[in-house]
Amino acid sequence: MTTQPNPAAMQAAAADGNANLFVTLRGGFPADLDRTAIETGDGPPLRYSWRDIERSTAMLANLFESLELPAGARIAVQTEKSVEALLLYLAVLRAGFVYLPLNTAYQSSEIEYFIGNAEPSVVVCSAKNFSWISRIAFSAGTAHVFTLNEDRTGSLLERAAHHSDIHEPAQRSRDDLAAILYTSGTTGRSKGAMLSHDNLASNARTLQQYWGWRDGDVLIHVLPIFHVHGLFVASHGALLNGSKMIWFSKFDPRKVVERLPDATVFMGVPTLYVRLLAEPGLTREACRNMRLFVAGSAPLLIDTFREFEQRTGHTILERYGMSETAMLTSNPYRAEDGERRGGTVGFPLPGVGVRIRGDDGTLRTDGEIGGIEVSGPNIFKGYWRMPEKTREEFTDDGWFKTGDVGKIDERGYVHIVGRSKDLIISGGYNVYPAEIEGYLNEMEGVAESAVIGAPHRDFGEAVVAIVVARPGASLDPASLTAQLKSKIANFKVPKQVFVVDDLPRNTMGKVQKNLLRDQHKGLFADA
Ligand code: MLC
Ligand code: AMP
Repeated sequence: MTTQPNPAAMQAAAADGNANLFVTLRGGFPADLDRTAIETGDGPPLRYSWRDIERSTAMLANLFESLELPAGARIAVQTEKSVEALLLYLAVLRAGFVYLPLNTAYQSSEIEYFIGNAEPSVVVCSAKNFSWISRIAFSAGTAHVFTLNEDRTGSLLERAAHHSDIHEPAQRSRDDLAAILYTSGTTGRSKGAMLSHDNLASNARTLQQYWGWRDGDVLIHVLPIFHVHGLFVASHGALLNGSKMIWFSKFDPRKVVERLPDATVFMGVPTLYVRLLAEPGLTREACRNMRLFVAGSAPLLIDTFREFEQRTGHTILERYGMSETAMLTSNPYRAEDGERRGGTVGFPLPGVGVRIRGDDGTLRTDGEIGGIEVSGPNIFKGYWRMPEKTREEFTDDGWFKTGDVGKIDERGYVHIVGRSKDLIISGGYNVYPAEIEGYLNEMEGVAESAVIGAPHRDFGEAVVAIVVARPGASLDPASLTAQLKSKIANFKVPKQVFVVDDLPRNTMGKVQKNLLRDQHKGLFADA
């Protein structure tokens, strides 16, 4: 059965008090639903209209409703990037359940933890992983495991095809959960950041205004859709503005450069800009129709910022955010709001509070460096089933402690100068040394280890492990690397492993990672 959704009715629904994020996003769809919403940039050439989004998310949402899941049920998804994977996300919102995206690089022990911790009612995975993921899911009590492949096959779409393409979005209040994003912990295991419909909707609206989304915008979408940047910032921006997306399942700099003349907006982590700059085709001419390049998720080197400006005539707009908070600060889009300053992450977004707390515990207004604390409608609701951890990460007056270290200069620009959390950001992915050290320390013959980040031209930082053998044991770096590869996501695996006699320690016995970082800072100078 087909439906003729009425745009006016959709707009009205957006205003009827239903805080469901899907309703907010749908409120931005254009009046002409037959216009192209998404076209593929790689793989088979496909076009999806706004009506296709409306109908297919309705069918998927009806499928989920037919499963009679408990209220607040989590739907965990580990699939390759595809337009259907985005539709699945939107359908979960539409049906009022909680979306839980998982990085495709995660291996079985990581997946086991996430599924065990989140207890999803439904898991969706690629068919190639069905046997091991379904075993983990069913033993954790998951009721349904569906498959979804990048070529649009799998049991999820087969089942959804039997459902109606008319669906009334579930009524949700502002604080109801829309998504849980797992973010690694400084000690031990990952924490699930709980984001509400309003956390995400308010941030999307703010960015729509601040970044001047307008009619005729076309977004090149290249980022993975299991993190804030690709899933929320990029996709929400285009959907809420009724703007077309050119959808890439994987980042390929050459193909992106070819499509730049057809687009106006691009978003990427710094590694993507480094790789774009390596393309001779990246010229002013190629960027003639572009109006906005956004970078974030990791520090953008000033050299990259400048080189990009010289080559393309465009000044990258750098912004700062987190899984727990969505977007917090942004360099200005409009010239009248100020210049875009490389090496800074700009101003707090409208409605967002940013303040600095010095080492002595006092709030600093004098441009001094300290811990960055934030507040606003975008700040998450806490860590899933970790009330203690949640309490620790908020101040008594309700501000969230980001774990980033920075300052606010005299012109109001926020600078991030470091992190109080022991964290490596490699190609936009977070890697917590404590997690890798935990795996290494359990391996046969390993006495102890220290994991650090070393500067890397492509990835920004690269993971390096320094390992000490037990007395009498001999360790082979290649074998340690191979063992890690079988256990953890590939981007977390150290690019280099060193076996040493001992680790440098201070008088308190604490490993001096700063000395190790210094020692290995030139390791990837030629990378
Ligand atoms: C891939 N590899 C990486 C890596 N990505 N190594 C270190 N760091 C990374 N980020 C390794 C693989 O392990 C593999 O090694 C080899 O590189 C090739 O793998 P690939 O899959 O072909 O890599 P590629 O496609 O080139 O991926 C690189 C990338 C990708 C930069 C395109 O990492 C990426 O999409 N990064 C974006 C992450 C992102 O969206 N972050 C936003 C988080 S949200 P081997 O040895 O196995 O061959 C957030 C909040 C905010 O932080 O503010 O936005
Ligand atoms: P995640 O937990 O994956 O959401 O990563 C969030 C972290 O990424 C932040 O706490 C920062 O450390 C870092 N980050 C995000 N954007 C930027 C940026 N523009 N510059 C520097 N660090 C950033």
